[in-house]
Amino acid sequence: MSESNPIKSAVEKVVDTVAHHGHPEKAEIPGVPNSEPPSLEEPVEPREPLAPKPDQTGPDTFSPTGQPTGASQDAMAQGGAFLTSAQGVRLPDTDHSLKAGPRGPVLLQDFHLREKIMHFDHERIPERVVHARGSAAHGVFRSYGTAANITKAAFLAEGVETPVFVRFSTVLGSRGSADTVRDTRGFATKFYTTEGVYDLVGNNIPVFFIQDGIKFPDVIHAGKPHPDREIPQAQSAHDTFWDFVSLHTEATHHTMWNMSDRGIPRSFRMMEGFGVHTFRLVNAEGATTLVKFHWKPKLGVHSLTWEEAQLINGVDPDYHRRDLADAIEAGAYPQWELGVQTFPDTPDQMFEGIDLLDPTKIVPEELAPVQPIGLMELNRNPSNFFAETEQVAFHAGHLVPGIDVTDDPLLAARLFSYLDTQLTRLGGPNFPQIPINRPHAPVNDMLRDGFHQDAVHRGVAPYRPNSLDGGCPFQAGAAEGGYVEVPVEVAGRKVREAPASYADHFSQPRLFWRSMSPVEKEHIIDAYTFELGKCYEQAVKERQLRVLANIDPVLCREVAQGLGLPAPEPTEPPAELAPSPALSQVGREWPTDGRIIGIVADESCDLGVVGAVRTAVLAAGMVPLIIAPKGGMLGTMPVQRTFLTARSVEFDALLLAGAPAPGKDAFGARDAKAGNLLPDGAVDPRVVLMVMEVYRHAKAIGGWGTAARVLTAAGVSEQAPGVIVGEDGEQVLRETIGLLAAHRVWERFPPAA
Ligand code: HDE
Repeated sequence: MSESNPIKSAVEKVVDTVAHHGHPEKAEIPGVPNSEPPSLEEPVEPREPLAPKPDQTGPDTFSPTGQPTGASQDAMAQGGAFLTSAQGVRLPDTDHSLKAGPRGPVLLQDFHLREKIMHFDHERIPERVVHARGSAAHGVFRSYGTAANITKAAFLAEGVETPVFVRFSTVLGSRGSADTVRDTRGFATKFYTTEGVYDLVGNNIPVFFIQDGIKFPDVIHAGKPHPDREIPQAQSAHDTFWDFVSLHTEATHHTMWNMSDRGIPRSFRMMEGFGVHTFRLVNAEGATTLVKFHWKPKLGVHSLTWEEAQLINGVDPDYHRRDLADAIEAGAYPQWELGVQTFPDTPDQMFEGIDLLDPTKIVPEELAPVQPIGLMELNRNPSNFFAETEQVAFHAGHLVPGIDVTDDPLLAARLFSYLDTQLTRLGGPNFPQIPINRPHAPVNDMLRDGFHQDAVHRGVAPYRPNSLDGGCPFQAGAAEGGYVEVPVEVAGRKVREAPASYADHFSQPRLFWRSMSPVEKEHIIDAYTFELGKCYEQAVKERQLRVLANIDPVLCREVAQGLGLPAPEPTEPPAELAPSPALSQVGREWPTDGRIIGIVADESCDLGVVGAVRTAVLAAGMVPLIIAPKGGMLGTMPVQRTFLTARSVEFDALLLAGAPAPGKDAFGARDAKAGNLLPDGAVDPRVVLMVMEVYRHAKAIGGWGTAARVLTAAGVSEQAPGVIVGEDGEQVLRETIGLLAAHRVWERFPPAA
């Protein structure tokens, strides 16, 4: 593919269409539970169920055999004003069991009691063994057509729009675990193409812990909680994880990414996605190209700080889930550009000395630029978590003509695993018929029966060849759009071995380390020191230090110093690969859509200015949250957070509209954050804490009016980087937004020399 002007104009055209595909109804402040505000008294007048919220939809309405039904999505939701049994029989009472007299025994003939309890008993299904914790959204993918010369996939032709469903996840935690743990994130996309479902089941980290799928149970057993006490939940800071990765050094590269800021994303909307494996694209002429898939977020790649991540785990364990849903509800639709790195399909499947079949290796973007091929926008929230987000079943083997696999031995195991796991998770082989999984292409398979069969097949001959069903269904060759595997040569001795190139475990972790900015390096040192510091066993720590010594002496020395251990010498000479600046998250500017701005105010502030700033925040596509001493209204503005309920980690930037009086609940017995009783005229300690934390986490702070008093109370200088104090609230906001574009005020904390 060349970097010619037609590509640029195709890209611009699609970006433009997507940008103008706004949702008509968007929420000012997202998050209310339903589409109508509730009445104070319990409603008693029978009525139809409420409409869903404007940002929510269910799966598109296709039949179990992939044909559009034309039905409204309402047809899949509950209907009618009255409570019924699952059989549609109206019920007069669901509060009392059927008894022989008010104090008598419950009667077995109570069919409603039995049905209600039976169903409740079976509401849970097994959670995913990995990636159990996730959240998802519907959207659309629009192809630029720039990949049309290397793949015949219909959804990658110019201008084609394909509905998608995307599920983001953590890997290690249970379904109810917290969002902001240090972990890899899943980034799984289901494309409902006209040629059948295509799933791109990727991660936010471009490499993997293992080079061969047979090791997957090992790495996951090591990362999951210890089998005896089942702790710790959703994290790698424990002995079994470090025991494994320090022995199994092919995990070094992925572990390095986890210990970097990539392990604690600010938002799903601000993550890259990677297909990890190399795939083989094939065009209409049969020519093949090897590719690696990348998702590039329009908002840039950003992370939390470690302290923020830890606080959020307690303050708002649903932080990422809420962020995604709120952004979509507020109309700040997240977008990613899909891109490919392309490589000639040579017999050795190497590129610039990098083994393309080794999933622990990247190809630096400086060697093979990521070429954009389409734009994805997520613009609808699911209307039912279980039906959609939980029951969606991705599979690395859901492929369409034009996209084929390579012999990466990690991919091979996945091609088995994703089908197999659904049998237990979704209760049988008919999971493709669950509404969220239904293809948007006609299905005419010869698979029959099984648990939860939703299709009502006709005919008598689900076998081939047949004449009784008129010979139907017929096989489709390439000319009829059939999926024909690329006829690659396969030969070799039967062995349990890896190629020699797979033995290089340290050159790319070193490449990553050397590509980081100084502040990112500090975070990596901190993460290794924290995680190893949580291990009990000295041998595990010492062994991991040996691994670090083979990456970089400074990294090893700094971590060793934190652990109070000597830094070992490397056992291999360091590889001097050129750094890849594209790996660093620091140093560029990005749009600020959907960012959260806290505004601290009370009645003593100029509410006209507060109102104008609040409106300006909304107009800039961000969400303003008013934080006041008590709930209710501040003038005409609703208070979203009080000094009691607010915590700094919820906000990307903080504005101080003056120096509000302390809340009446600012005493330690009521709110521990308030500390001791206040002297007269003091600033509320919870506001002070908020400012201190925002400062510590290198976020922008703006203030006007008497805000300087608050800064003084928090020990923050008006001259400090990223602190803006002025007379004009709207001007302060503009400058604050300017700072937000860089995500954080990086210069606030200079790294060690
Ligand atoms: Fe997965 N993985 N995986 N994985 N994976 C699953 O499938 C597996 C791997 C990824 O939101 C499971 O339906 C094996 C790499 C994502 O529903 C399971 C191996 C990558 C998701 C499974 C891998 C991934 C999964 C669990 C090694 C990035 C969540 C439930 C050979 C390219 C999908 C399920 C969702 C989920 C197996 C390695 C990404 C057990 C055996 C590499 C994003 O089938």
